[in-house]
Amino acid sequence: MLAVSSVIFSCSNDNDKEVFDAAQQALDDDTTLIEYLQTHYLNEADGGIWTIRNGETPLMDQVETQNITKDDIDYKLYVLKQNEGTTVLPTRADSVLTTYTGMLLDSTVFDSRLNLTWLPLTDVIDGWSYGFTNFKSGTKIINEDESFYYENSGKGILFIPSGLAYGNLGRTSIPPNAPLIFQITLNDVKIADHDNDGVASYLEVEGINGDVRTYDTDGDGIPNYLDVDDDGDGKLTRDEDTNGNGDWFDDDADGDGIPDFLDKDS
Ligand SMILES: [Ca+2]
Ligand SMILES: [Ca+2]
Ligand SMILES: [Ca+2]
Ligand SMILES: [Ca+2]
Repeated sequence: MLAVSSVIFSCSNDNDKEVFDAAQQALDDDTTLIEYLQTHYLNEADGGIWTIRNGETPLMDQVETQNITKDDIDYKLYVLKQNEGTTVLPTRADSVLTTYTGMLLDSTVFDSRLNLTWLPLTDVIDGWSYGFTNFKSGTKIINEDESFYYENSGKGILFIPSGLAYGNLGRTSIPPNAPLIFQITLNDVKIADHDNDGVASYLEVEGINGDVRTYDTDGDGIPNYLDVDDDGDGKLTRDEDTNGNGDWFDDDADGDGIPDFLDKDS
């Protein structure tokens, strides 16, 4: 009888399904994050985030706001800099050597990596790829036995709306529409050249703040940073540095202002 009942009652009515409103969720997340930042503080002694009890300085007074537009929706990423770092500022196309801990607003830790780990910013959530560009790497100190460590690394906390994280799908151990907190360090930066064509990935964009993942000169579905022949002229990009000076932007055989490696007819 139970089985029959459950079959009957599991019939769903399609009209009950709401269409997900990403713009509204972005507003809701911002309200949630601001409330969190106003009611919590960073305890320098233990590095933890705690609820304000005795007039401690709220996180809201310490964070910087980064405005990010994605799919025509405006987001606010909140960044707390504990240490700005000293050496190399990464772009969203580079790889970072990091340690991190990720948690939900209720302090549930869903992921933590305390060993140094290389991660390509092209392959991570937007909250990360934008967030890391607020920090610089540290200084690598190499011991006599060739072991090494980093000093004065970038260190901080990212407060990320769900739309710049795992959105309304969530993932294992992250519920749908969950804003996330990441405590991060930035120790080293690798200027990436994903397709090994000689042109650094961060230069394979349109405009200064372009997104490497969407810039596709020849429109073959492979973005330039992964395409070994960016203009689709049959000549590898690597072979289009005609004067061989290591700069692909100053070779322009037909003088039309478009460098050879992006110019299909030269
Ligand atoms: Ca490249
Ligand atoms: Ca392409
Ligand atoms: Ca080419
Ligand atoms: Ca040209």
